[in-house]
Amino acid sequence: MAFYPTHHYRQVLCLDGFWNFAFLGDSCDLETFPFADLECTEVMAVPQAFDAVPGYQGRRGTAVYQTSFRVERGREAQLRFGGLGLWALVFVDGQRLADWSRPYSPQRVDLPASDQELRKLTVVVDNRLDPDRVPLVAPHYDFYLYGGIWRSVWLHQWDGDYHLERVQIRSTDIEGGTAEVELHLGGGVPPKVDCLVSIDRDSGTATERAFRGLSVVNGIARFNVGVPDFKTWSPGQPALHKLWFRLVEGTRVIDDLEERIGFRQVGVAGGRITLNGEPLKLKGFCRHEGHPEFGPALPQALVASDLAILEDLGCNFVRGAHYCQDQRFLSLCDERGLLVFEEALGWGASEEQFRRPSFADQQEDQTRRMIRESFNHPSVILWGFLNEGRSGDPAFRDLYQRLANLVREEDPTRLVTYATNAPFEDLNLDLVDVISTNLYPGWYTTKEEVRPLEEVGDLLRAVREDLRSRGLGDKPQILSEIGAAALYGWRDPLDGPYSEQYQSDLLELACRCALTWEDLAGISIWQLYDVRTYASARANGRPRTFNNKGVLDEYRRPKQAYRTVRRLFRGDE
Ligand code: ADA
Repeated sequence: MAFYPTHHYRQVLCLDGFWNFAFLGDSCDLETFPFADLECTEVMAVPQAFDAVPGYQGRRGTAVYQTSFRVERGREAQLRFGGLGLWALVFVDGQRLADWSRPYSPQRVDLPASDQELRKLTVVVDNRLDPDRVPLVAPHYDFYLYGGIWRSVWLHQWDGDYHLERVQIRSTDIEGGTAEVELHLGGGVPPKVDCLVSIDRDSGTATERAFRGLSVVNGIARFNVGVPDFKTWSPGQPALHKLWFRLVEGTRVIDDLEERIGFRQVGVAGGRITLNGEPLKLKGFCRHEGHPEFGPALPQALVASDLAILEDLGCNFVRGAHYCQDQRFLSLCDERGLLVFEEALGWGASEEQFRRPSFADQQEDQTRRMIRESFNHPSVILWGFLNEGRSGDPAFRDLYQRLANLVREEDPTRLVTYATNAPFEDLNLDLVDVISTNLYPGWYTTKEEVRPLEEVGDLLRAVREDLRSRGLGDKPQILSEIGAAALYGWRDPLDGPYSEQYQSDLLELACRCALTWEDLAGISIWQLYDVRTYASARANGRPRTFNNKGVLDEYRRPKQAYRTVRRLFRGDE
């Protein structure tokens, strides 16, 4: 299986591999240093988090990556980065082409045509937590903020004067199977274009359609295409259809792109989230992209085995915490029928962060990028932002409003949410379609009991009552986080906090509430596996400097709670 979109004619080269590398420490002037002239003598894999590699672990500063590639003389091309962090500069043949500060967001750089065939690429990556350069992150975030080129790098080249930047397809017509297509064009776009579409070309129902003389308005050509013999998509039947688009001039193909879609409709009714009109009960986990040896740069094998773990657990849902997701993961979720909550980067952002105009601007920009990048994945049902932000402070309602509006403008077909950890004080829940609550009864507690498990039901009931009393009872509520830490292998006669037994007992209670209460729409347990977090004094509540609330440890070894949750999610009582 490929991940989507993919191309059959367009020349696409993956630049992953071993790049030349140098780590310059934390003292070089990012504006004036001659990065492109530097002789890098070390080697670093791409993708990889450089500070997950011995020699660079725990270091913060500036790293330089170099490689080269060929582009036909005189041809325009584009570099695409799946995600990197925390901050980057891109040079090609010594020319500075881009600087970025949106960790985890996909990025594109147009490459001007040149009469040179061999091009030299230099990428400067800085992993310092500098609020002026990278307002989206801060030292208090509870996951290790690695540096590096974390996801694949691709070179796209095209022959013609114009090309497909992306194709956005709305596939909510579950009655008729009509897909609403937008071709987003780049380059010197003519006023009209011709497009051929092959539908499910490898199947018995392969169909060809031609759309000629499509008007291009603001770089976009729109048309509808019916998918013959379509099936609807759902977790029980993740039926996908492939649409292969070719821009043509006469018989010449100018550019091509294949997307894969699923027809499904997401909604809310009677306090539940619905899929194709049927109420859903979401059963799943929050998942970081993390591994001690790779940071967020997960190899393909791990992405696939994480998905196999979610399936084994009996999940139908995953919350991609806390940033734009790897497209390979979303493609697998489409294929395997897992529903996804994707959210833009933000983690308990401070008042100081909220007050920075660049924070708000970048929140909007990254949220827009996330939606555009993931739009065609049927698995994504919820868009989120500002995890545990300052939603109880009236001063910041405006940003919540702006982000909710932006999401609805970009994509009115999915549901808007954000995860709140203070639902009683939250002032913005009227803005969302789904109320996502991060609650830690029995864990972050002030009660003196050794095993304050009874708090679980009490707190969940109190939140439900409060929402009802504020007229919010009809909005679906999910337990977007709930959990307890356990140290892998730790058994203890008191079965207290950090023991595998305590975690298992707490999650059993939480799952029973989520699965049996009619007025809870679902649960995403915090979290699938342990992940490295900050190594500062804040880690006092984080033994091993890991967030240990995984039901697997960081090497994906199951704790006791794994089997408990698996039994409950699968209904194997
Ligand atoms: C928060 C946060 C998570 C994690 C969790 C915890 O709710 O959203 O990223 O930090 O708390 O373990 O305390």
